[in-house]
Amino acid sequence: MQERLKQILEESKKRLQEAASVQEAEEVRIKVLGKKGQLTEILRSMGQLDPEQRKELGLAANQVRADIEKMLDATFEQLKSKAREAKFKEEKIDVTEPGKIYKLGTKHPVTITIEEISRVFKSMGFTLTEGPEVETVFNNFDALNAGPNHPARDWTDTFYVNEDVLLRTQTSPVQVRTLLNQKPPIRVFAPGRCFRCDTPDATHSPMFHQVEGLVVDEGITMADLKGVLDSFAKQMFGSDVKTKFRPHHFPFTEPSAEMDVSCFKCGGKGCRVCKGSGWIEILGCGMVHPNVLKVGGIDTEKYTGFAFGMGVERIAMLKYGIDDIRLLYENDMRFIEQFR
Ligand code: 2NL
Repeated sequence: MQERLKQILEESKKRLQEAASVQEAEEVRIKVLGKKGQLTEILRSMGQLDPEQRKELGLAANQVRADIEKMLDATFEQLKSKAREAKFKEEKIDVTEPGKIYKLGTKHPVTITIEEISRVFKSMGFTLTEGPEVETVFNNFDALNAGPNHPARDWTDTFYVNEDVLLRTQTSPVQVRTLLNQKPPIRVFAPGRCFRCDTPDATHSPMFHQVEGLVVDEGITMADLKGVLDSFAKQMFGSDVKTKFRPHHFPFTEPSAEMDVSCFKCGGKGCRVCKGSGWIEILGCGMVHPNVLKVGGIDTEKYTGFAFGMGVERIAMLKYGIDDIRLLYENDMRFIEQFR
């Protein structure tokens, strides 16, 4: 038996030295230490021996097993590192090869403009509010003091879903929701998509964007309106622009006005952008009509407010010198990529 053990050890040593691959070394392991391996058989047959012999042979067999396991580990390690080396030699990376170019996306000019307007109003303490694009006729018209025969209600101007539901024609309904849900002081702005039954041309699109704002508090006057909107114009178009307010009419404000800024392209001398007038119309505004405040249950003896609304596409077109609104919706990459 001792002889046989020695033989197994020697034979394993020889075969492991000759092993050229991890696979071959593994075969040696199975043949010697596996379930039906040579050494396993010997250990199993020891049961028939008397205790003295069993102890002696057991010690020897375990020693052989330990030696072979050590050799196996070393051989595996060696073969693995050899295989790694061979792989490294074979694999080549050309570090001078040009990398893949991943094109970065760009923001849409309407998105950039909304973000810029939002930054200005946030800086003045306004809170961003949003609401659904599918609205009730009540929030879009009734609550905004648009009489039952107001022309904007006409089905040829508005996308109706049914008698009581429509696609909002402005973002004012978001602020109506604010009036219904919040108590003064209120200072919110609402950017978003709006819809009107317009045939597309250079300045019209049936889907467009607006930003509106609303302030309600004690002692709010036209002076607050002018101060906030003048500051907005200077932050948006340059600190040297002037503003002027022209009387206008909206059903939801009284008095109402439109605000012009001095042309930020020519400085007021007159050019193509301002069509020679030196002034550019930017937004509509006014003191919130008491009928609108009453919808929100606001005490009109105690509180007053102002509101304003502007078309985002119009501002984007003026800022970026875009002459046709349809360019904003065609998503021609050559156009879209120019705005960063
Ligand atoms: C424009 C004019 C305007 C408002 C929008 C408003 C909202 C409430 C109450 C009163 Cl909840 N007014 N919004 C006021 C004046 C003008 O928009 O030319 N937009 C493009």
